[in-house]
Amino acid sequence: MAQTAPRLPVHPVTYSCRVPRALITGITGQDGLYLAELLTGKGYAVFGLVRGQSNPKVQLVESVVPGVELIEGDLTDLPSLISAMEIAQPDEVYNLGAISYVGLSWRQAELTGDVTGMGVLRMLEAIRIVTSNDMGRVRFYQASSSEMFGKVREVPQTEATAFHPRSPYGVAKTFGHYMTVNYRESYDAFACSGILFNHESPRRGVEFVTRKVSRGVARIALGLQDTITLGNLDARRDWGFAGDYVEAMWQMLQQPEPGDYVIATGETWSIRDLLDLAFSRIGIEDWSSYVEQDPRFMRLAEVDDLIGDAAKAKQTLGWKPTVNFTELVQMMVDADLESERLRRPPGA
Ligand code: NAP
Ligand code: G4F
Repeated sequence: MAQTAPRLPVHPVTYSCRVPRALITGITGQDGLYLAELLTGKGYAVFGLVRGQSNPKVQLVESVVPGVELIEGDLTDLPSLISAMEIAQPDEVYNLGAISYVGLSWRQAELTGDVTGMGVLRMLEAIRIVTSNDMGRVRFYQASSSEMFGKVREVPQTEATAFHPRSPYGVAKTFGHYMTVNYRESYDAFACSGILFNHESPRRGVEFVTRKVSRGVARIALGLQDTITLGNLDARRDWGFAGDYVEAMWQMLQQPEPGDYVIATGETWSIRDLLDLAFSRIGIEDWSSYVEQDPRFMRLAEVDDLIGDAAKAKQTLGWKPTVNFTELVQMMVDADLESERLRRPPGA
C-alpha cells in the first residue's frame, strides 16, 4: 500500500545520536570495496553480505576495510537476506551483488537471471518484510547498468532513453531496474536506481577488458607474457573511475526524494584506443604484434557503442568525474606493473 506521509529529512534529528548504518551486497567486488571505504570514512557502521562457506575474498575485505562487519548471505536465498537486514538494521542498503560479467551471462543465463535479476526482488522483499511495509525507512540503491540500453535508441543515453538489452545480464538488470521503480511506486520505497556506465580501477576483475589489457601490458613489459588475446576491438565504451562512481551512489541516497540517475563521463573510447594508451605507457606505440584476436571472446550480440549523459546527476547531485580515461588507463597499468613485479619469480 502506498504511503503518503511526507519524507523525513536526510539523517533526521531522531537519528542524530546514532551512527548511520549501511548494508552492502557485493562488498567483495570492485565497487563494494570502494563504497565500504567511502562509508567507513564518513563514520558509517558498515555491514557486508558475503556468500559461500569459505569465501576467499573475506581476507581482502578485512584488510582493505578492517572495521566492516561481514554477514553470511546470498542473493538467491531470501531468508539469509532477511537475517542480514535484522542483524545490520541498516539506514541504507546498497545492492551491488550480481553475476556482473556479461560474457558469462550467456553461458550461465539462468544463474544470471536468478542472482542479477531475482536477487534485486529478494533484497527489496527482505526490506519490505523487515520494515513491515514501512519501506521508506530504509534507503535502497540498486546497481543498474548502461547494458540496459544495449542496442542504443539514441546518443547519448539519458534516464529517459528506452532500453534494448543485448545479453542475459542486460535483461536481468532491466528486470531489477523496473522492480526498483515498482517498489518505489507501490510501497513508497526510498529506492534509487543508478544507471552506471563502465567504471574501472586497479581492483577491476581480470575478466573485464580494461584490466585484461592493463595486466597483459604490464606482464609483457616485464617479460612474463608475449601477447594479449582479445575479442572485438571496435566496441566503444564510456569508461570512468570506480572511486568516483561510488560517491554518486552515496549522493543518490542523501537526496530528499528517490530517483534514477545516469552516471557517466560523456566520452566514448574504443578497445583500440584503450590499447594505444596502455601500450604507450610502457613505450610501445605499435601494439599490433602483441595483440591476438579469438572468436571465444566475441559477444553473441554486442553492445557497439555506449555514451552517457550525466546532466541530471551533475545538476541534482553536483556529481562529476575527477579521473579522465587517459589517467585511468595509466593508473591501472602502473598498479599492475607494481603488483606483477612483486609476483615475478626471483631471477625472471
Ligand atoms: P564485481 O566486482 O563483479 O562484484 C560482484 C559482487 O557480487 C561480488 O562481491 C560477488 O561476490 C557478488 N555476488 C555474486 N553472486 C552473488 C550472490 N549469489 N549473492 C551475493 N553476492 C553475490 O562487480 P562490480 O564491478 O563491483 O559491480 C558492482 C555492481 O554494479 C554489480 O551489480 C554490477 O553488475 C553493477 N555495475 C557495474 C558496472 C561496472 O562497470 N563496474 C557498471 C554498471 C553496473 P563474490 O566475490 O563472492 O563472487
Ligand atoms: O570489459 P567488458 O567485459 O565490460 P562490459 O561488457 O561493457 O560490461 C561491464 O560494464 C557494464 C556497464 O556497461 C556493467 F554493467 C557490467 O557488469 C560490466 O562491468 O567488455 C567491454 C567491451 C565489450 O564490447 C567486449 O566485447 O570489450 C569488448 N572486449 C573485447 N575483447 C572484451 C574482450 N571484453 C572482455 N571482457 N574480454 C575480451 O577479451
